[in-house]
Amino acid sequence: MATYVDRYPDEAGVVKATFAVAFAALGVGALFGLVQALHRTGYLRVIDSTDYYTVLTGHGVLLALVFTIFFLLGLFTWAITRSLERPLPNIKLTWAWFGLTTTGAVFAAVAIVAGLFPSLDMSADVLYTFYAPLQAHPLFYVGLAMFIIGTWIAGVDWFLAYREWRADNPDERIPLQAFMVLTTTLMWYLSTLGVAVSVVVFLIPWSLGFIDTVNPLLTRTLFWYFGHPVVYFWLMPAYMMWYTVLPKLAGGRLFSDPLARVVFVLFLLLSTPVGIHHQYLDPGIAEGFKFIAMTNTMFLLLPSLLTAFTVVASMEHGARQRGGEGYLSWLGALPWRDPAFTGMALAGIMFAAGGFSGMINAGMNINYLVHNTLWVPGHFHLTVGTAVALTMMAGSYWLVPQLTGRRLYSRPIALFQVVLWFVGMVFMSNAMHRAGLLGIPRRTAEPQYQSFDFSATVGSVSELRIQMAVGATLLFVSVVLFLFNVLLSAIEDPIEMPVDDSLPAPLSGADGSPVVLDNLRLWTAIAVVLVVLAYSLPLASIVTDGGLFGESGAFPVFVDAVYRVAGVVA
Ligand code: HEM
Ligand SMILES: [Cu+2]
Repeated sequence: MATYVDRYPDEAGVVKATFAVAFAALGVGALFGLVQALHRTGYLRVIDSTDYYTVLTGHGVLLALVFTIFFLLGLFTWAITRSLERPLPNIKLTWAWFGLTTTGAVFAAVAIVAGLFPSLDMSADVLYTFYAPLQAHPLFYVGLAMFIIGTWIAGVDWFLAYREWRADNPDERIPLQAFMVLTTTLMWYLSTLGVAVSVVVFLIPWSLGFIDTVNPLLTRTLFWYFGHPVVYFWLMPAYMMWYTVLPKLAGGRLFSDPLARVVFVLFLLLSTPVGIHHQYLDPGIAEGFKFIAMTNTMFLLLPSLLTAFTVVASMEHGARQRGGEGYLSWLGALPWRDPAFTGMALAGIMFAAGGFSGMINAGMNINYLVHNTLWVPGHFHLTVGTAVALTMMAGSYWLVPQLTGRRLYSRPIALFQVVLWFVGMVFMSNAMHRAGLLGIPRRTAEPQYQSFDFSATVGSVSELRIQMAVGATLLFVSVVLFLFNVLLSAIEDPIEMPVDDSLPAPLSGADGSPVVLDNLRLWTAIAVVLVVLAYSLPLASIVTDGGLFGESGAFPVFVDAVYRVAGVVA
């Protein structure tokens, strides 16, 4: 039995390269995270408060965009080749998108970090949301554009592999992992369109001085058009591992393949039309549009709840295969000494907590209470910062040996590392949520407001600060252990017994489910219609009110007409 690297040596090389970029971003991003957590709690101040935005931008961009998406690029490359059982059609194309995305990411990172060196006259402290009126050096936006185009080519690469496979297997169901890769890629094409237009049409010309103004609300709306679905681009790699790898690690099989397909289709349909729920407090968007976005958002709970059910059911099946019994005591029969399993399971538990704070964010009226407070980073350090990041780290403990043919350097350190992340995040995120409820703002180096008292109902503000600082330190140590373990694994001795990278068949396979689930054209068409319904009127009104290029370049006549017609029809 050969492992992945023996069967697909070229692809394994690309996957290793994408992981290397992802992990480098993780290391630098985590360092920035520690710096800012200690700075804003006042325990250790190594930067000037004026540099806080630079560090925060580096943290957000390197972790939320570079680490997660490079990991995804590698994971999906691995998944598509192993599930279609064929190499990618053209490895040069594969290296080309790797080169483009990496160069783009390096450009963006250079523009950000340059902000720490005043002599360089370059900065990009625009935060990972990068909408106007904050403006970055053109290199930042050009880097972003290259990065996005690179990911589009990666998608083409995966679809070409699928097309070849389809030609050889005209009547077969799409293998589950390939199905997940393809639906996620379609979602990415649909949603990155918004951010690509924002960057290429508005932000690049504006930062180069070709146009004087932009319409800030338009760039915000285009960002959030992408900014909500990108959440699923973080989450889908984690879901893929929870659905296809976790059941195997638990000693069992996936509970239901059709249910997994339904979940991915629901994400394709529902994730893009809801971005306005990040703009509940934006003036210039009518309440009615916000209300529609809220209702649509609530539907998105469905695929997440289905996932919770399927994943837990699969784990229970695994535990019972291993001799577990009782209503809850089967939990004890799970392989808790396996760092890959334990990390993913802990990540899933955190995700449940993040789901609850997410429901609170989604409600229009309660959102007003927590908007722009530390509650919000508290929420997404549970979701992307743990459900996703911890699953990626844990999954690496299983993936890296397949990609290198070498042993993992230390399983005990790996186990300790994933538990440490969990504990660190319990501290940091709990404190952030509670601080947010007191009204302590996010995105500020000086939240202490010297002559202002935050009164806590439970505990005290200094206790919250200690918790945040302690949590952040544990998280940083956890990242260091992870990087150290993975790096040393790369120089370990080759393993004699290759890693078993096969995945068991689901308990309920694809064959029993409707063929229409695999009709990617149909789902894409519906997704496009939903997006048009959700966004055409809000965008038309934003452009009518503020001008396509802001004040100076108003462009209302045509849009006004469309809007009137639409108004009459509706
Ligand atoms: C060592 C681990 C980490 C630490 C200590 C840390 C700490 C922090 C802190 C204190 C903030 C809030 C800063 C503020 O609003 O003033 C923050 C923001 C943020 N963090 Fe983390 N974090 C860590 C890991 C992660 C991970 C793994 C991700 C995502 C994969 C992530 C993504 C973000 C994002 C997107 C923001 C918001 C940036 C913005 O407001 O523009 N963090 N982090
Ligand atoms: Cu959202």
